[in-house]
Amino acid sequence: MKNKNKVWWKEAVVYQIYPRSFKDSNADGIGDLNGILEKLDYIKSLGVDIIWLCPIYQSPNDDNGYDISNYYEIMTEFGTMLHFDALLEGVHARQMKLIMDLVPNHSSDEHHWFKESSKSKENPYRDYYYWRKGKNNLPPNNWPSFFGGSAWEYNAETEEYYLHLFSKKQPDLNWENPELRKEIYKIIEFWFKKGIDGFRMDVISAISKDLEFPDVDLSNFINIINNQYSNGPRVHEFLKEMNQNVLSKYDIMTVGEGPGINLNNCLDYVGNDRNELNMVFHFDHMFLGHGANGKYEPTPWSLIEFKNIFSLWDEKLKNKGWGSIFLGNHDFARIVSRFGNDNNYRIESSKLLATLLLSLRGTSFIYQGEEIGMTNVSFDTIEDYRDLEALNAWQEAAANGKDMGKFLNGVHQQGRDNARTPMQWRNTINAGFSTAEPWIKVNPNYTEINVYKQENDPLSILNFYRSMIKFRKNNPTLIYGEYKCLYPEDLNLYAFERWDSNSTYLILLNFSEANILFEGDISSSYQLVINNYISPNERKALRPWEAKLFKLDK
Ligand code: TEU
Ligand code: CA
Repeated sequence: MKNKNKVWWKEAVVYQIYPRSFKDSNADGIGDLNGILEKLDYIKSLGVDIIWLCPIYQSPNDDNGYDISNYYEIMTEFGTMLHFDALLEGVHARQMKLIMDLVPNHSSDEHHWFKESSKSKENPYRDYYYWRKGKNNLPPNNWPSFFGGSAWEYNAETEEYYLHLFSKKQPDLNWENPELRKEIYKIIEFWFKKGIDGFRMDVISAISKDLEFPDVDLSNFINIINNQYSNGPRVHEFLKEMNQNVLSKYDIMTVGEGPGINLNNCLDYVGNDRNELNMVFHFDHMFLGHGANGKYEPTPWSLIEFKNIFSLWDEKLKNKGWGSIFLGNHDFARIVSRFGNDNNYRIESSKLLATLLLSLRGTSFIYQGEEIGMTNVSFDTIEDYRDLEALNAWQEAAANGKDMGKFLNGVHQQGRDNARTPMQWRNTINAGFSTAEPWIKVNPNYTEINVYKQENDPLSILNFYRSMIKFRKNNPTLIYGEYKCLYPEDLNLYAFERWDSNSTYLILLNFSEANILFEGDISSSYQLVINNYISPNERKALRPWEAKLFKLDK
């Protein structure tokens, strides 16, 4: 009999696509659905099971699709519903699944609900959003938006402010209103009926607000997210209702995204007995180095902290829920630039990160371009950046008299556009992404780093990902087995074991440029099965950014 704890979405490797930057099929410089369709065989060749598409709905693109003006239509630049249907069919024909992005915390201000809502206090849609009176000609409270400035915007017509935790073109939807909740469930049902296989849910941790709207201590934004914007009083009631009304009726998967989801509250979202979500993305490792001055003024952190985060999460979720493993996405720096070494050891460290990603417990998520070791980009001027988060932060920093050279450096390190430059397909114009000028510049290193070049090189990062994904699927101990970190206090080495009653795996990852030695025992019955260097060396020795995976069959 099949163990009920073993399900497809736990065993899956997910490939995340940012459609705007993946492949342009009609020469307008913007990636689109047909472009993804063209590349399905490539995606299938990686060995992944699920494709996650970032938002593709109708949107004025203030935040690249995370501001939705119609949840039932496809964004004009990306194609039509016919293109979508063809894509879904193409994915299923290749025995893969497709999950979409649900953005239920806010809509676009160009959504008809909001247009109606802002007309008058009596409008039937008024209560779909949070409208409040100001205080002495100031916003209702001091809440800051994720993208700079106040989280409240004044509407002169009705003389009230509306809440927007993100940009002012992303008004927060009022989940207190049962009619609004029904609309969201209707949207979910619409896409499930089309046959999609699940949702990644955007900032799901923020859908319930503290209706007192108290002022906050402005000194640390991450604390504001943790203590105020996330995990509101009714969030679990809403998720349970959503689960009961729609999710539970389909064989689908859900992954909730959420700053503010932490070790103390994660089981409330994903506990086996909770009937809420299958898994969540947390940001503990992604926010490493985001200090009191925010992400663009990063502070130092160590491998010890990094390892500890993975260990604590594994411990917390084991037997009680399920986790997600990711190192990057469309909101963060490129993983090799952030956690590896994109300078002298780009190939080695990309493979090392792939080894980590695919040998931890939890569903693995790969972000487009990671599989070829795409890196951060350093545009010379802020004019080349597109992300409203960076552009707003830039203006704020300039107004506050900050050192703008230093700030640009912060954008080079941490900006979201690092992950949004076009996918590098070939060493031809615009990296083979488009024949027209792309909406955002390509990373000039596409001449060296591209899919075409790596396709036929057996030692490429791309082919390493392929074999590592295959290895994980053939060795389910890596999916379900126990986890233990060895030498957690070592500053350079991430060593851990995975095991079950059949096999044990020892994974050694040298996160440094130094030559180091593993201090533990590796008995001769352990076989070296994965290595990111070709030439052999002493079993316990690790060269710069070397990754070794040993297997012991019992
Ligand atoms: O991100 C939510 C979120 O918390 C981000 O603002 C994150 O903290 C930030 O990007 C780190 O720099 C989701 C989406 O992934 C993001 O692309 C959207 O901009 C945001 O929601 C609003 O929908
Ligand atoms: Ca296009």
